[in-house]
Amino acid sequence: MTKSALQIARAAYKPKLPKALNGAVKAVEGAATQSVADQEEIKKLFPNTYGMPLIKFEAGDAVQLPAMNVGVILSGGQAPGGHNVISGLFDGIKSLNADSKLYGFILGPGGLVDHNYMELTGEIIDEYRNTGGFDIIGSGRTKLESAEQFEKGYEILKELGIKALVIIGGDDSNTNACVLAEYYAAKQYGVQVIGCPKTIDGDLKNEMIETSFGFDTACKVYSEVIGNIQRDCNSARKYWHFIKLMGRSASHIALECALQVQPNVCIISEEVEEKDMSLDDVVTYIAHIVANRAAEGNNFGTVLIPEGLVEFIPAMKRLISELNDFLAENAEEFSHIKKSHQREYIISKLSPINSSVYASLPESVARQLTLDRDPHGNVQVSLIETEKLLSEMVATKLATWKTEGKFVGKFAAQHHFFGYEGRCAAPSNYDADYCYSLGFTASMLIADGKTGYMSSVRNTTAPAEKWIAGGVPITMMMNMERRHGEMKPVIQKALVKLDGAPFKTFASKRDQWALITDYVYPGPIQYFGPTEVCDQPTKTLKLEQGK
Ligand code: FBP
Repeated sequence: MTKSALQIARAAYKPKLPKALNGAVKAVEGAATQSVADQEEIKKLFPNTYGMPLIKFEAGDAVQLPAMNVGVILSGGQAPGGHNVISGLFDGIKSLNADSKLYGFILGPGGLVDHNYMELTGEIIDEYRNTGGFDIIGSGRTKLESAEQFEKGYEILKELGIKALVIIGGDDSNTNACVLAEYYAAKQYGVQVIGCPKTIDGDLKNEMIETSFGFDTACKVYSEVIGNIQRDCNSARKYWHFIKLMGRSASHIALECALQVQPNVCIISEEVEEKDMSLDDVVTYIAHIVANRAAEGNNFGTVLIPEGLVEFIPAMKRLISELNDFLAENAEEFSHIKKSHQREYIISKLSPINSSVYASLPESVARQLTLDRDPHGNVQVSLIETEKLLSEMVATKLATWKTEGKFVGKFAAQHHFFGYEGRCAAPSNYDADYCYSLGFTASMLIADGKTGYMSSVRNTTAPAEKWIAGGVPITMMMNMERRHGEMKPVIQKALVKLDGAPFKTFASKRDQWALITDYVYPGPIQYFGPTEVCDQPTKTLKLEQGK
């Protein structure tokens, strides 16, 4: 395999660990926990894994442990640092007993069900330390939910003598991890299940999980490129760049990038919903900023758009919710409708209010809303071209304003969608350290016999030696939500809090950034050099922690 100079140098990087994990540890139990909502229902559904205490690791006495076999799965979208979670897990189980073995299931949860696996040896692990991507074993979006799948999984776990399974995934995959942990505990199969918080989206976080891994690196990559675009548009002064950013429902990525680059416009979906804004309100807001800048002779700018925006416009949200239920119930019938008749078919089936919203949408957007859901029942928001929808609608509005003398400039747009570009970047030092620590912590939770826990590493805006490693019962993060037309226990998604410091900071600056060209150009991620350049956490995390 040919390697780049950076890859070779980066392989030698030694990720930092929380101080307690540098030697033998003991697990200190905290108070019993409760789910964030719907306590009675969740308790009933998880009788064996509900209410367990929080765990914190502290320095302890060395103990001799037998060798253990552990399995690992990468689930869902790629996020920078996944390979370091696996190398931390590998080093952790080896530190407990050199004969311990790690097995990787290939291409996500499907690998467990189909018995597709490989042993991850020291040589293989060394090839992937500090690299981006999930290619060591691949990832997939198979949803682990049926008893039949759990049983198939158990067959191979038993055959390989696997004591514990680590599922590295987002909120949906960790929900599945929790359901699996409960199932194996109820059956007394003796297989533990531990989750690790992954997703560039940044929406798997709470009091005990400060951030999901990959968010830091992905935002830094997008901010670099947006910064480059801002320099380009400030040089040519002739384009408005409409930039859609991944993140599924939550706007954390758009908000973090806005804090890093100071764009002219950044839409935050959660605010749009809170203010009950219509699509036209969003378009009018952007058009005003374009017109105000044009009045000063500035016919250029940047607009950041979170990919989940349409789901947060209340009228669209109602429409999508009815569409989700309708398509879940009538998938078979819908699959037989000719493409050219699908639009009319949907219009004829929806309630009058949603039908008229659907009918008012441009053809391409209407079609995108009826495309296949992902296995978790989510609309595939990354397929909706919101950046084009908004810029076309802004152009139409400005053309009207021109005839009324309210717009005096020129408007030409360029479109971008940044998502996949950042998901497999080489992890920043933050993600390299955080991920390695999460994996190492998972090995300690396994050694301590825990199941249904998520690996947790906190206090990460402080130097790594002050980080706190432990575990959080996954049931603690759960509530009941409607999925595929049914109420299900799921981990509560963390959306942008409008009363939180990151949003408030942005809101206090955005009018100034709209009019004055005050762009910041963060430049590429630095892996070597002064700590203030290389080891910065995200602005979101620092603001959330009052730093
Ligand atoms: P996860 O939630 O699985 O981490 O995925 C994140 C994400 O990158 C979203 O931001 C995006 O909407 C989605 O995956 C795209 O999915 P796919 O990789 O299947 O195209």
